[in-house]
Amino acid sequence: MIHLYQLPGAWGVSSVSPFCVKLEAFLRLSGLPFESKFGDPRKAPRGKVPWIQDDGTLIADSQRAIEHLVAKHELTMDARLSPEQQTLGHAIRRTLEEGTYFGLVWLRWGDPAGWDAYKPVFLELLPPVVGPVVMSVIRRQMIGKLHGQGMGRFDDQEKHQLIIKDFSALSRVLGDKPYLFGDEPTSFDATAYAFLASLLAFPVSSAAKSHVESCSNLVDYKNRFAARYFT
Ligand SMILES: N[C@@H](CCC(=O)N[C@@H](CS)C(=O)NCC(=O)O)C(=O)O
Repeated sequence: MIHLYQLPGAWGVSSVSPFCVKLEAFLRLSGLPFESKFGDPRKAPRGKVPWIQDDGTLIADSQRAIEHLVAKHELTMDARLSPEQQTLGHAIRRTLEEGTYFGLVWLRWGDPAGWDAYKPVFLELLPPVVGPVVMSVIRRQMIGKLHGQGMGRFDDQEKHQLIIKDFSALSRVLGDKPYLFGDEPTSFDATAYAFLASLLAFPVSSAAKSHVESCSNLVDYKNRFAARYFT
């Protein structure tokens, strides 16, 4: 049995972490049986969620877990893709995970309105007295990480523009296809779904969110994936 360790969900999405949503989306897409469990990043094999335990083997990192599952269970959802499609999928995935992600982190941890909405989700996981103190320490660390990564150095309008450009590119790649590479989903759709669902579900208005809401192909795609795999 595969155990998926992840952060809990909120606002109708399976986890507050897009990487956890990605891995759960992939597992659902694969049809492999799995059990979802709470994963505390402090206890994670590499200090981050998600991770899986597959017949006793621990695998940290959503992508490493996917590669392990594909190899072990001989999953073929990406087998039909051409080398060019594989390369484009890789570029889309890395853009969302290594670029857009930090925009989403800022929307939740940095932006004051986002923080007001995000903080309560984490406070529920912590003891009442120490919770607010712990959260303000973690917030300071996250803002420091955003500065270190670079996203935190842009002004707010620039940050929104970066997020908007990433999702505009995704919208153009998707076009009018049901999934990124045709009529059936591949592993790359798990990432695209996760980041779209994470942005669209977060209950705070923003220029970035309004832009994505105006891309009807992205909204339909997110809803299509959710209806097929998360209901
Ligand atoms: N490359 C990792 C990224 C995972 C990641 O960044 N997880 C965040 C939550 S969204 C985390 O655990 N952060 C805790 C920390 O950095 O201390 C993956 O694909 O799993």
